[in-house]
Amino acid sequence: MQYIVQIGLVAIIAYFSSMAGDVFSATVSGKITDSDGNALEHAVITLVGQTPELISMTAVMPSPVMSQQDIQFNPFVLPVAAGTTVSFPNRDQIRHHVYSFSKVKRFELELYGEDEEKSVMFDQQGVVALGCNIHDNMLAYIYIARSNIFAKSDADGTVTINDIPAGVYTAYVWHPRMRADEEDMKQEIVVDENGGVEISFDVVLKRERNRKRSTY
Ligand SMILES: [Cu+2]
Repeated sequence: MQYIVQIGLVAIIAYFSSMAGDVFSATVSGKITDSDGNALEHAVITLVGQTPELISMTAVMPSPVMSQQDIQFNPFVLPVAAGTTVSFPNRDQIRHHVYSFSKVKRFELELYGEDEEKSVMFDQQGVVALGCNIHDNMLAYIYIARSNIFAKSDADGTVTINDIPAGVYTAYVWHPRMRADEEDMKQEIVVDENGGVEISFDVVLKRERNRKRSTY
């Protein structure tokens, strides 16, 4: 009898220590709408951990690409972490001249043609508006996030961020036409053993206007 109790105890300890060894993680789902309740595409949610171990957490970053194709940038919004190098392949048969006058990163990629590829490193948090000297309608944004945990909303206004360790986070939202300041939109979320976390943001948009007057 004594023997069985001991085995049972060892089994219980093993069970609890294996739980402690697994870092719990959850999926954070976001729903982004505009002030009319319509799904909002091209919004970025960023999560910033409120404790040092969460702040220092790094995510695996794919090599981000901002291509020029059919006389448009693709994607329209590209979120990256600070310190990321973005490549700018030209997939058109005509030349483009990509530039940014944004204060977080000013640069020019002078006229370059099909299948030429240039890259730029973005080291400072903030927003970079991209244009093309040849084609005035070309417009896109690179959003350099304040942490390594972020995702962009799809056409349904949905954002999904997987494998978020338990902890307390500040969730930020950004959209190229957002009227409010990011600091005024932030929300606190708690990821715990209760499962996935859902957050929603209603984003009031500025009217579309001439890109030359962009504030970025
Ligand atoms: Cu162009």
